[in-house]
Amino acid sequence: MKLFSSPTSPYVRKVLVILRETGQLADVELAAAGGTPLNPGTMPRDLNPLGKIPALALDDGQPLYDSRVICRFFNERANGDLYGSGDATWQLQTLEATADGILDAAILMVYEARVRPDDKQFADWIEGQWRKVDTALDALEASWMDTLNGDALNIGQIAVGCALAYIDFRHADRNWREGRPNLAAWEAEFAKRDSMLATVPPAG
Ligand code: GSH
Repeated sequence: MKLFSSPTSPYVRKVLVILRETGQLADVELAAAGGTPLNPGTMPRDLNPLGKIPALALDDGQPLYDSRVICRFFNERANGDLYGSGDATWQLQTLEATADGILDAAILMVYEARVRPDDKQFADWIEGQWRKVDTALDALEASWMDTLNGDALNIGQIAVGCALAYIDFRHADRNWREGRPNLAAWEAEFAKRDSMLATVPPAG
């Protein structure tokens, strides 16, 4: 299997954390890919017509894409329990969707600043994206701490851990920890997992 990836992509990081946590890293060949909506660069568009990573080529060549699909695939492949069962599974997937939504907004802010020309920057739009991040972080602090503090590793924790780390990576100036002591304390512990330490993005 070949995973098209970049060490700075937080969606790829979700997959890498699961590969490490479930002992499957050696089963996957990593292939570097990069690009933006304006320049798809080396994105594997033959696998994922959306031109995004992570994208996985299975051994028979079949593509899987979107981190949510790939994460679930590797959990099942390892007979893992990252998604729980019964009612809990829907809660965990909603938590994952919340974390991925934080990432979607946080990445659009980066693209606005890096990809759009200086004379086309739209500050209100950037702030609109940050409001989504802000309200979602408030929801994590208010409603999701029990799930995050659960003993058994779950997909919600992995997605939130990767999303918070990405905010530190690209939007450190926003001080997301302010007013969110429980989320901040949880993140500090989660970031110490071997799988998180091994997937810290390189500077740049
Ligand atoms: N929903 C997708 C997932 O969860 O896999 C989002 C993936 C995504 O946006 N990846 C970024 C990308 O490929 C890299 S961090 N961007 C290129 C583009 O948007 O053209």
